[in-house]
Amino acid sequence: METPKRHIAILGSTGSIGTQALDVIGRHKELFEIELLTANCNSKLLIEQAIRFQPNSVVICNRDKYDEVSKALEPHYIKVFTGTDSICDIVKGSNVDMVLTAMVGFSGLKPTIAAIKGGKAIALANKETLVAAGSIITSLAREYGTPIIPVDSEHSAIFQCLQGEHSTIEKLLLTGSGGPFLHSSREEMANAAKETALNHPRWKMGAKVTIDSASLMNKGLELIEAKWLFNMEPKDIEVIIHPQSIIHSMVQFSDGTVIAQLSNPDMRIPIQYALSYPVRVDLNTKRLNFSEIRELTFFTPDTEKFPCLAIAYNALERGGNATCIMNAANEVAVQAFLEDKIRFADIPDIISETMSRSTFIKKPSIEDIYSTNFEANTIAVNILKTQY
Ligand code: MN3
Repeated sequence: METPKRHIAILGSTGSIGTQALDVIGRHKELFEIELLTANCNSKLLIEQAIRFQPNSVVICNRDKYDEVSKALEPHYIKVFTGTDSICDIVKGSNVDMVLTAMVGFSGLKPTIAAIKGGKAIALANKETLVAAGSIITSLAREYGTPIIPVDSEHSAIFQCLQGEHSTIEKLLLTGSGGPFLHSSREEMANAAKETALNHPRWKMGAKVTIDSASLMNKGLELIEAKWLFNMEPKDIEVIIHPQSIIHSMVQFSDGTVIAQLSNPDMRIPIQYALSYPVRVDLNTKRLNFSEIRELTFFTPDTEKFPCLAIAYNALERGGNATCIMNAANEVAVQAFLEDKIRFADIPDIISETMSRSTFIKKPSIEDIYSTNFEANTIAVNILKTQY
C-alpha cells in the first residue's frame, strides 16, 4: 500500500531554507505535496515556485505585490492571499500536515503559534521563535500534542543522536564553525566590511543568519533554542568551535558516551530529515571521505572576542523575557550593520544597552512577549539614532 503523501506548508519559501526545502521536495514528489507557499516580498520567485509546485494557496506578505502575484497565478487556479493573518488561517486548515517555519526573525512567532494550536507538526527553522518565547511555545506544543522537529543543523544533529535513546542526557555539545572572523584580530573584526562578514566559510545562508554567525550570536540563539527543544539547563550545553563543520553537534550520556552526527555541510540533510521524519530518504549529497578530511579540530569559543555569545548565555540564565529583548535588539543591530549604519563591533554594544534599558518580566505571557519585542525594538532604534 502506498503511504499517503505528507502535505506541507512552507512559510518563507523564497529564502535559503525555503528554496532548499523545495529542492528536496521536488526530488521526492511521491512523499510530499505542497499546500502553501509564503514569501515576504520576493514575488517573482514565489510565482515561479507556485507554478512549479502547484500549491493550493500562496501568501505574499507585502501588500504592494499582491496584484502581481494574483494575476500571475489566476490561470493556475492557485489562491493568493496577503498578510500574516491569512498565513495563520491557512496553516490551521485541515489539508496541512506539517508546517516548515523558515521565515526570518520574530515575524515567525505568530504563524508558529497558529500552527501549533492547529495541531500541525512543526519543522522548525525559525529559531527566533524559541529565543523570543521558548517557554510559551514549548508548553503550547505539549498542550496541543504538536511535535516540534528541528531543522537547524545543530539541533537536527542532536535530535538524530537521540533517536532510540531513553537515557538521561548529561550534556549537549553544540558545535559551530566559528564564522569568518575565527582567526581575525579584534581590530580587523571591529571594522570589518559587510562583504567579509557576509562571506561565511562553510555554509551558504541568508544575510541575517550569516551576520549572526560572524558575531557568534547565531550560536547564542542556538544555545537558547537547544535549551527549549531538549529541556536542558544552560550549564549543560557547551559550545565548541569546530571549523570543518563536519560534526554538526553531539550528545553526551551519563556513561561518558558521546554520540555525534556527521556529514558534509549541506542544509538539505536536516531539512529533509525534518520533513520525512521518522524515516530517512535518499539524497544526492557529497559523501564524507575521511582520508581526505584527515583531521577534525575543536576550540573553546573566545567570549571576549565574541561578546554576543556571553550576552546570550547571560540572557538565558536570567530567563523571563531577557532573550526576547536580546533577540529584538540583535535584529535591529544586524539590520543597521547590513545598511552600513554601524560597525560590526557596535552590534553587541547596542544589544547590551537595549537589554539594560528594557523592562524585565520574570514570567511573560504571550502579550508580554509582543510588547517586549516592540519596546526593545523601539529602544534599540532610539539608541541607533542618538548614539551612532
Ligand atoms: Mn545552525
